[in-house]
Amino acid sequence: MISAQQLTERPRLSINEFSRRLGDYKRWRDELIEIINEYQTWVESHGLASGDENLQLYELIDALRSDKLTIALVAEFSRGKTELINAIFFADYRQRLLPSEAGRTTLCPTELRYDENEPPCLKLLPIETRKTPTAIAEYRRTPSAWTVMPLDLDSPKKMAETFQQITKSKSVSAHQAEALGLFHPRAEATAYLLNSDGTVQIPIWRHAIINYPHALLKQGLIVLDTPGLNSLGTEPELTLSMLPNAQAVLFVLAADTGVTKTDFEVWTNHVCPARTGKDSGRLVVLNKIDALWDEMSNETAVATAIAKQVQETARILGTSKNQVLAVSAQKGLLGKIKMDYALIERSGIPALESRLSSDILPARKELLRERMIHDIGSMIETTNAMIEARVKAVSDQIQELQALGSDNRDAVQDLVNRLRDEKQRYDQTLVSFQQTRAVLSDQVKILLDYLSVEAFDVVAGKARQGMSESWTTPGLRESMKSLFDGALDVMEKTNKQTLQIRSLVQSIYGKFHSEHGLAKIKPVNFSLLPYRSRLQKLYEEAESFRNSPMMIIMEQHFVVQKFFATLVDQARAIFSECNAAARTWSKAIMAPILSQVREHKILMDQRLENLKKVHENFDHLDDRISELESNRQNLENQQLVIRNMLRKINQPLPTDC
Ligand SMILES: Nc1nc2c(ncn2[C@@H]2O[C@H](COP(=O)(O)OP(=O)(O)OP(=O)(O)O)[C@@H](O)[C@H]2O)c(=O)[nH]1
Ligand SMILES: [Mg+2]
Repeated sequence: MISAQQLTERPRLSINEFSRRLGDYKRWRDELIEIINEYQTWVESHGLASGDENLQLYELIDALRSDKLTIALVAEFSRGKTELINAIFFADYRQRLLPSEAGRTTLCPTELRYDENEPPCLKLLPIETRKTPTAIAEYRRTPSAWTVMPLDLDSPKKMAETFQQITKSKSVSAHQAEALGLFHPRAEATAYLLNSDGTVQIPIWRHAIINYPHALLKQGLIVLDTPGLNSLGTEPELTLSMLPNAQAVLFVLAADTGVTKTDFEVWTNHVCPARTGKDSGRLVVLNKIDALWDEMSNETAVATAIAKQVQETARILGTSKNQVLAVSAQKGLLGKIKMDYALIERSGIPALESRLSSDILPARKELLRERMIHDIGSMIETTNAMIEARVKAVSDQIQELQALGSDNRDAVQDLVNRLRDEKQRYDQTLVSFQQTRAVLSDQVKILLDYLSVEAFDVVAGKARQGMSESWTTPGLRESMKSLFDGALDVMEKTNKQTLQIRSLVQSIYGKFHSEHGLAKIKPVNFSLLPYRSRLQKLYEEAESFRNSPMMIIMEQHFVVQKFFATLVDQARAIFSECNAAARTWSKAIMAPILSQVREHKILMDQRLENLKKVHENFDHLDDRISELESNRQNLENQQLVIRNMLRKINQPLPTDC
């Protein structure tokens, strides 16, 4: 039995659960930013900052600040994607905000997000822009290309009216529709667009962005609603970039239709973990289970029927039944509008919200945490090692001075001589270090040349030419293969090069450590794995497009050209990201040794200065020793601060978020 109190508490928690967890996630991210800021101020005030490290820290803070979490909804038309968005994200408006109707409703991909630098509005990109070679990503940077409609936040009714835009279509001649790549007389998948008078019904808009100050969107959530995917009208960017980059994809099915042939195709081509290589954050939502409630009056019979359909869905899709969640978006929305908690529970929406939080947020957090540990963990470790070296140097000096006893000028002179020798040897090492640095910078140049966008453009140019000369399936395959083989070959060479650089740096560190007692530091690693696997996935995506029936009909068409052009763009973007990461790495790998080398020289000069003073006047000895001791105390305090930061960064994530 559920008590009355539980009844009022549980649903309230469930309605806001995703929102609460997302809030926790944002707070956690803000704390990370604070730690980095604290570290940055700290290193600066202790004279330990270097320009390159500072830059890296700024980049990291920027990445954390602009971190977004995208949830995409993918399905055949009319499965209830938009209704699900209304039920999960917009129920507090107590009405259906986004248009959800029978038949094809959402006609263009619609992004819900919030950018505080812009007023609340609906931005629409006209369908005619498809004729241009410009990608949507580029249009995002061209405000004048969009039609902007303001949103009246005080009037949900007016907002809902404005949102009707994303359902708008118009009739054009078959010829015009074909020119936009939306219709093809021989393509079965586009036959439904044909009107009885021979005209073709096409969407007015190509892409929509809703800029809306909803609490979740303010916290960095982006919701991507998609129209049913048919491979002709679908933007290549959607399948090659937006969907693969979404942290979560909800694949929506309807209980009254089951898994149809087209549902299965959408699943296989765009969501299925085996194809996309992503299994975290891919959930199947079996919607409209209320259809089964109506059919059966007995609660147990309903539960059994739903469980059976969940099992059957999982079997057909080849996924586990845990990944399938049965819901009724419509009843969930209705329950929230009427505050009917029993209906909300029964709709299964709270269970879905809970899964969204428990599956996606921790995975995202772990990823960010790994990046943090990788990027600044090693920086802080190095700072720690440097302070340790300072403590050791000060302790050695104290011992040195304490061992002198009083008035032993010869011993002081001895020490001065020894130190001068040491300094001389160190200077010699520095000369050979400068030579090694020159070799190293040549090696880094080779590395960056391999990964340069210009070098990629040579490979891409050949492939593009090959593609445009032969728009036949085997010809395309050849060019595409040469592009990816070329790209993977570069990655292979790059990998070898990074290993070589790392071992060179390791030998430099080793030499300074063994010959001059500098702190032992492990040079940071550079992994090409993420870039390689993204390239590989892109290649597979292209292969599946090349093998699709649409491709055979559409040979020579600009839609095909556009797909492959987008493919090349994506590969180029991966290359340029990899290049930027390699550049940062090549600086980060040398930063610790450079600051240590500088530091060691200063320390030796200080020691020499100290000894000279004592040599001149033995009365200074005690003052020197107590000065050094307070120095050591200071350093030990610094060590505590830095170790504490290291602990904060490395601590495991709290289990509850
Ligand atoms: N019975 C029932 N109907 C639902 C449910 N969810 C959505 N519907 C109805 O199904 C129809 C399609 O819903 P939409 O939300 O427009 O579906 P969609 O997947 O966004 O469809 P497109 O925008 O065309 O791709 C609408 O009439 C909804 O009212 C549900 O849980 N139960
Ligand atoms: Mg829709």
